[in-house]
Amino acid sequence: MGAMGLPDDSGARPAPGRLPPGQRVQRGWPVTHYGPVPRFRSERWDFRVFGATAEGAVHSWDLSEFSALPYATVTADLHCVTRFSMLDAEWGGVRTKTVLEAAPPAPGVTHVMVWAEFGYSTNIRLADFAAENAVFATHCDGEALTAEHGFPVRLVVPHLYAWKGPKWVRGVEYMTTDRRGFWEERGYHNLGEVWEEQRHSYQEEPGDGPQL
Ligand SMILES: Nc1nc2c(c(=O)[nH]1)N[C@H]1C(S)=C(S)[C@@H](COP(=O)(O)O)O[C@H]1N2
Ligand SMILES: [Mo]
Repeated sequence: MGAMGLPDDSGARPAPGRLPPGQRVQRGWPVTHYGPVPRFRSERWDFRVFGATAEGAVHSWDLSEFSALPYATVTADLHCVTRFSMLDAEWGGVRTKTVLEAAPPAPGVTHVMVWAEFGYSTNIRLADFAAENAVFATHCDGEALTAEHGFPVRLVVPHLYAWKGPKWVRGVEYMTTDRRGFWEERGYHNLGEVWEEQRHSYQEEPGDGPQL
């Protein structure tokens, strides 16, 4: 883990029950994503909340406005569906709750689609998105995110597999019905709950997601 979590050479193991089923602790912080790392251009960057907002309007922040929203830190783990986990990272940024308060959803909203650069997307149930420890992170362990890890903003929803936490987030779409995101259309589970080991779409039960 290097700077965070378990020391590299201690041989320490997480306590029983600390790791979700099928996961192992990874040394360091690997970089995993599909496609290239986007170049950040401040003059073009915005964070938009759109779709079924309460007022029907699009809410938009530039990076300085977004960074001026209340800052919170959350200690949480990152679990990749390819089975590596990073424990005890301290994420700093804007809680999803704060975004929901600043840009309230209309009453019928049940799901969100979180959008990132290059059209990466993931769908999340509103209740999962609104989790107390879900955060649009700008920092990890006190340092601004690096480009590879999602600068300027990535989403962390600790109880969902990390594909449901886009790096390079650009917006949130409020939805009144569920729709599959990028990986959810390509074989990953619609819900992605880590402790339930919801890895693959073939594990879905009726009602877990829209027809494939
Ligand atoms: N925009 C975007 N975000 C993404 C991905 C991606 O392909 N594109 N991959 C996800 C997956 S599968 C994982 S495991 C984590 C990896 O984050 P890391 O590279 O900071 O470890 O990013 C997630 N966020
Ligand atoms: Mo992943």
